[in-house]
Amino acid sequence: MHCDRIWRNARLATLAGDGLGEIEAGVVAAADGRILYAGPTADAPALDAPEIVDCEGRWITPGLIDPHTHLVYAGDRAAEFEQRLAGASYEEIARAGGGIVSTMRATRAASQADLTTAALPRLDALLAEGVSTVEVKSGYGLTLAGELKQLRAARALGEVRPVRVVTTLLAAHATPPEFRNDPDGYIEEVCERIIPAAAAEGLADQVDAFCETIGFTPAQVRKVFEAARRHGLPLKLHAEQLSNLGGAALAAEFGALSADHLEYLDEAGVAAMARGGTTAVLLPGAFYATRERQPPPIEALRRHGVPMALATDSNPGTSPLTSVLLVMNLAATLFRLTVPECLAGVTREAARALGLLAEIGSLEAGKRCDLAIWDIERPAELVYRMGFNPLHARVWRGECVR
Ligand code: DI6
Ligand code: FE
Repeated sequence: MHCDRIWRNARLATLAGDGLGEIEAGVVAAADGRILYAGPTADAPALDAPEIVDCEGRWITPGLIDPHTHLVYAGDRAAEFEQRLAGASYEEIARAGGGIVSTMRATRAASQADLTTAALPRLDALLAEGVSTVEVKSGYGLTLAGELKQLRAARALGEVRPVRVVTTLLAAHATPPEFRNDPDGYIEEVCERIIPAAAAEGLADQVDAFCETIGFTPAQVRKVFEAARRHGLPLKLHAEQLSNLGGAALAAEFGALSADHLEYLDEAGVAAMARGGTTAVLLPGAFYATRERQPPPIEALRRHGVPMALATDSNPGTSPLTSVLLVMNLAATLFRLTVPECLAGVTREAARALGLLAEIGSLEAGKRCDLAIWDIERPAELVYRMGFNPLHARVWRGECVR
């Protein structure tokens, strides 16, 4: 069988099927950017390629996937972090014009090119850890022009770096100051103008909203979902992060790809997600940074067979995090996820949360050849270390890019 490149003498965690899919003596072959074969060397067809890479026993996993980020924004909130350390509450800071609105102001003032430039170091930190696909949300423009600018800046990231960028319109992130006394008026703007424009320009792959007492009500989210559905856009939802409004069940009712955060999710919400085929995206970086005490209902999610993905939630306020490796460690330490659950969370289940399971997320013939090659002796090393990066090489669509 002729192919473009072969990685031989490797150990594989294919993440195909249920668990890690460990293979002790394995080989991966790529042709035209896709996996032609990934499996035991002993079962491989005769393979020949112009380039054969000897992995010297290193481990290969699928390229990692970060399925929930707010990577594109201007400015930072380091000063607010210091204020909080000195005793100020998130609410006090917000009332003084800080919080999401301060990032909104900086983001509105930045050009599209500025936004891409500002996001690149954060993206590069992810890529350096073997990430091949990253979801990026809008939500700091909060006007038609501002939201589209953020989505264009996100799309541009995928043109200047070898990475797949999935864009999500999160215009319903917060009520902007212009609509302070009329959140329903803003929701109407989102439904009647922003979603149709983003859809018409092909700028949004999916639509998200922030369902929370400090965000939008389930009734408002329902309107956003109906508008997104009219434009054929898949859905996700920030749900049950700070309180239980039944957001996850609403997402499930609409067949949303994922419901994210979920600390305050109850058993009925878990059951609804199982019925709706909605993936849980857990964000332990936000849990840690906000010093949340209530973990998501992991046991119930397991019992109901709800798939669990993991993401950085990279944002300047509640999760200034750009490490998928640390996300796995936090998920294991704070939520007691197992090593296979952690690795599946940033590969197979993350792909599922983006509706891309047929394309990425495991080492299987026909999928994109996105690989991470690691200098480790066992997969658990990727989860148990803190602040250490054993990436040896990253392969994107069959090409070595690091
Ligand atoms: N949930 C969060 O924790 C962030 N957004 C969201 O929907 C907060 C974003 C910020 O503070 O800038
Ligand atoms: Fe988020």
